[in-house]
Amino acid sequence: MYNSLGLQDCFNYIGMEVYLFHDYSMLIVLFILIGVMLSVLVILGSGGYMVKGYRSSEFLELTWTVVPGFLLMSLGVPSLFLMYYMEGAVKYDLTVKAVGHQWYWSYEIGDYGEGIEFDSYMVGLDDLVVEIHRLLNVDNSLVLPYLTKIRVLVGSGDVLHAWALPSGGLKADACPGRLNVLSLGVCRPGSMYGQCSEICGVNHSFMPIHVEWVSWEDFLMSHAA
Ligand SMILES: [Cu+2]
Repeated sequence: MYNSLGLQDCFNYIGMEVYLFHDYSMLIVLFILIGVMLSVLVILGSGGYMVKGYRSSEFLELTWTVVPGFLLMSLGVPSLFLMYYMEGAVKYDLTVKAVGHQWYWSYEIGDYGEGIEFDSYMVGLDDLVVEIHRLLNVDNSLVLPYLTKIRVLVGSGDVLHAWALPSGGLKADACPGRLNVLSLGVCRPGSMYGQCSEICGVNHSFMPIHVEWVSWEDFLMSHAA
């Protein structure tokens, strides 16, 4: 149960860094909370006497300007680094295009062979299919090779959607008429699940994302037919 308090176990380097940054910022939040609560307790407990000492104290004014400034910088700098990491590097081995529709995802792997295009619909309760993960199973999952630099272009065919993979530490808005870029490279094989993360209509909850990570050999085999 305590396992589900944190973020999901991640498949990739960026996800692990996001997890570390989350823990680190929670630590700072806790530190601020304890500091504020202690000072409130001290002031209330002293019946207002302590407040007189706070008047026109240059040292105190300097401290409560500089210390929060450093705290904000220590949050802002790593968070900016992470954002640039997610946008990715320049070179890629594979480009995947994920387009959101009401209410399914369509994928294109264009720079490989003749190009692959398919739609990915959720498999529902009434489809007589054994559901392993409720509301997360799709008929055509996105099969990709692990240990590969992959660029994901996220777009939309109608309204705003968002392509999100929590176990990859990734999320990008899918806007009609523009492409957002994500860098996706995973260290181990397995299954990643995600959902549309922008309220897009009545079936918003029923357009899951399923990415299967396989070896290059299996990837080539699965697209050979
Ligand atoms: Cu959507």
